[in-house]
Amino acid sequence: MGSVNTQEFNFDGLVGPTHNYAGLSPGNLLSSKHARMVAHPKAAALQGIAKMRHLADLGIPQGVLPPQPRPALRFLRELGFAGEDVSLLQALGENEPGLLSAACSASSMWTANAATVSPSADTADGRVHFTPANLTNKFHRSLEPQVTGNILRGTFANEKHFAHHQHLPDNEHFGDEGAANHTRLCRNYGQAGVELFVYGRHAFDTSKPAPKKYPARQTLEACQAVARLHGLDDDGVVYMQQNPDVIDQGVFHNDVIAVGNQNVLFFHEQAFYQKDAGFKELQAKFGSEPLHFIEVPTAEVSVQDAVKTYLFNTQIITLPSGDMTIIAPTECEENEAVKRYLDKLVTLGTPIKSVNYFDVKQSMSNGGGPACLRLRVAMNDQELAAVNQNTLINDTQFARLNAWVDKHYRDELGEDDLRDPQLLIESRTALDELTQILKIGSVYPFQQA
Ligand code: SUG
Repeated sequence: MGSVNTQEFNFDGLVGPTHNYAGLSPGNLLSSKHARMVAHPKAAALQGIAKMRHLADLGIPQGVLPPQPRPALRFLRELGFAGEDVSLLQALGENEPGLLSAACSASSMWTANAATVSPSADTADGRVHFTPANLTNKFHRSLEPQVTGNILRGTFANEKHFAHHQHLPDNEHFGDEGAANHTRLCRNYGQAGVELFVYGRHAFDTSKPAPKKYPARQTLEACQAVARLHGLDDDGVVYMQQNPDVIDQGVFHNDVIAVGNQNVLFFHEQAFYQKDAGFKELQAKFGSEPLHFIEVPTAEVSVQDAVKTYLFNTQIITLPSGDMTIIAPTECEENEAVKRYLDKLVTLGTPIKSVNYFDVKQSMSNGGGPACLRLRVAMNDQELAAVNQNTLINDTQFARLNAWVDKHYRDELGEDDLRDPQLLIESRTALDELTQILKIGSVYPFQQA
């Protein structure tokens, strides 16, 4: 039994100074659609910080995780590129622009993919467990896990309360995309819950169904490995397969088609393969109190509209009053069918009573909605006291972060700007200063050199 004073924090990823649109994620339709558009890094970062601030104002505890250092020079050097930083980047821009844009991606902003987190109430040793996601399916994202591990260790820096695992072996058989495919259902955050792991394919048994057109980024075997590492009880774990047909329609993570909070699972009719058996197991493991399975029928919202608007990449948040609210991107408000559904949802008698719309368009254009931007960490008071307090959002940190973005970020960033060596200098200066604002230590390789 956990402490009663347990709250769920959202740790949002701060958008990095090299935010750009490179079309790096086939299968993620919004990323492909916006490839090579001019991006607005300053607006992107400010939109993210504004969302964090609003949640904090609603009484929802909020933290922040810093971005990764980009361009990722360390990886470029591992690939054999040599010479001074400046000439290396210029040559790469001329000869290998695709590789340069991958090395510049600000994709670590989507912290739902940073790691899988199991709160202490669920784990055998009573610690909060973190496994950074290896993100093997996309080259630009596979550059993240090591520094993610450093950042998580610098944020949750206490071995008594927090256990940090190495990311799973870098291989497609164990492709892991973190919390984007993981939902924890519980009566309240401090009690043992049921952790729902959703996978896209079986790595070893290829006779099982799998998508045909787009990649399934998460394997069952990766989910099982994370559950093992975290010391989860079989009675508190359910594995379900994502419907391969929706992966082929652009649902590259489960959090693009389903989202849960406490006793609510909100999902599209087509989200899961063999859902009846899965839901039965979920309910049985959850206990006698009935779960709210809120299923959105295709007749009311098509899969296409769900992917376009990110209806399910919303955050379902429990407010201090006990009511739940949905944090939705403004794209949901602008789509007739989705808006109609959300207007109806709040009258259905489920725990969800209201909707808050947020403009996160800069992130959305790369296929990242409100829920992609956050990593959930449920913590009791002792654990909270052990967290690096400078990573928590309050008035002071909010003002500091805004001023930091204003000082360091560019208004616009296009493909050609990525080869500008000044961008590397700006980015390092900014991140170095950020590590001081967050007092997180030298988490970046360029600080360790
Ligand atoms: O991995 N987009 C990210 C979006 C991640 C969304 N996360 C969740 N659903 N939890 C991805 O596909 C696009 C980068 C580019 O094209 O420039 C990108 O990496």
